[in-house]
Amino acid sequence: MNFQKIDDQVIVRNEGFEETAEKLKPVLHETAVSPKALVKVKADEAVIHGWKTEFIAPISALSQNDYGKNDSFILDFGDHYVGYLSFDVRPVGSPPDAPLKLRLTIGEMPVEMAEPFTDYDGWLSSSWLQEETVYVDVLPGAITLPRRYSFRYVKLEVLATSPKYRVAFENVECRAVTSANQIGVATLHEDQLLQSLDEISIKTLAECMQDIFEDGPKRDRRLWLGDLRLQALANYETFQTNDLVKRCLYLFAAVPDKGGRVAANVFVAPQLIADDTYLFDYSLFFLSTLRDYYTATNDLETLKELWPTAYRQLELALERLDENDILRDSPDWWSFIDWQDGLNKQAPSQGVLIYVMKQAIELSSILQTEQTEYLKLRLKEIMAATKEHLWDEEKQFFVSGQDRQVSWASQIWMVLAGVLPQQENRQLLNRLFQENPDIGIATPYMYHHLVEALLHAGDKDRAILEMKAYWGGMIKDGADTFWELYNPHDKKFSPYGSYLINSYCHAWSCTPTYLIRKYNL
Ligand code: RAM
Repeated sequence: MNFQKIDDQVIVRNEGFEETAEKLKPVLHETAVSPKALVKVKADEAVIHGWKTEFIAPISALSQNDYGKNDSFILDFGDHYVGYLSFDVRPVGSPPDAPLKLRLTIGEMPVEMAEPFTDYDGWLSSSWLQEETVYVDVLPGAITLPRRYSFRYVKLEVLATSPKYRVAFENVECRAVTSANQIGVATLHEDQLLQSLDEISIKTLAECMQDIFEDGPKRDRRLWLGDLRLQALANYETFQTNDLVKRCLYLFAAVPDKGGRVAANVFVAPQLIADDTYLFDYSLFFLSTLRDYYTATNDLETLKELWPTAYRQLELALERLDENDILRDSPDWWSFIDWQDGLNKQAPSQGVLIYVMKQAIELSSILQTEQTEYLKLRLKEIMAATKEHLWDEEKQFFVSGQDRQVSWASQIWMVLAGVLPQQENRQLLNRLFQENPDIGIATPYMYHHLVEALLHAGDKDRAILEMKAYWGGMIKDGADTFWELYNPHDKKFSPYGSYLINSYCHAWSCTPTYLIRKYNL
């Protein structure tokens, strides 16, 4: 163990855990894929973001064309991929008497091919937008682009040749990568839509599985605990690349702060670094992810080794309870829950706490630790306090924060926490759909929890209906992989100020495969 200081965040580095994680570094499987067609983008108010692509020619047409200054074309790979791009370029005409200058724009969605990145004015860095300027001094040339991209479309613009020569392109290829063990995931559903939801979820998951479970291969390309928990669940039902989950658990456990708190996300290069963001729910999900990992693998050794880290998250969470056993609320970013604007986090976080406490009791019973009895007692007290202080008898809803806000997230997490008896859970969700409070759901992440809450409450029919409508809506709107954000009533929605920066292949959106398989839908 040693201490590392990053501003006022003191990290305790557990080198043993770091080594375990390092040893579990996965092998990346590679597949070569080629573009399918040349396309153009066309404005269309009826489609998402107002842009669609239209077929121009099969890819065989590419090498038959040549291009001069200000010419451009768009390649469509026909599906979403994550990988490394390369192509050959040769001169046509006189000997090339000047370098060739190209711009490549690489995108997951048609809008990224249509709207210039210079117009971007969101609050996340524009450096996430995928583009390259390439100079070729010697022609013909074999070009390999430097970065890994997450994309379906590639726009190539010839910025400069010389008046004496033009260029032709061929052998465009993507070396697609994933650490998912691709063998043996058969999808066989009689229902066509469930089949598509399953397949697209699996593709989304695979593309987020790299050196770690990334949240999104375009952005943030990072290991976030909330995403990891859901990816791991989907993985147990599909690829069962379980060592990757183990690796990620050890990465988080290797760099807690000096109080033992695990970060909401970690960076893995150039070395393992904990981000200085801590979220109440995400820290608790370390325990949840460990519990799910143990349930899937029976790996008792890992459970024993990581239990102290997991338990510490619960201890820290319990310290946030006030004298009434209700979580102290605050206006800062203390708990994530969802990107929903105006959402008060108190009640949903209380639900998360109870949900995780139950899992902690499960684990501590397996490990026969002395904490079990204490946890059982505290759980009873906290459940009683929750009903007393957060249940509004008049409104017949759980309320959150000083303004007693009624939100979808609060009801959903209280159902998952099992605060009310089964029958009442179902009535609560029925009421939620009927009264439809304004503070709704902003992400597939929260939508996942809605569907799972319906399943917990025994409403399988509505769970399927909701899942089909929401993720099926994305498919209708053109999803090859499931998106980070999707609001069917505001398809341009982004919490970051621009839909250009949204991730269109996102870990937390891959859960239909888990829901379908786990609950036999
Ligand atoms: C965004 C990403 C990530 C998520 C965090 C809280 O940055 O979508 O996946 O976990 O928010």
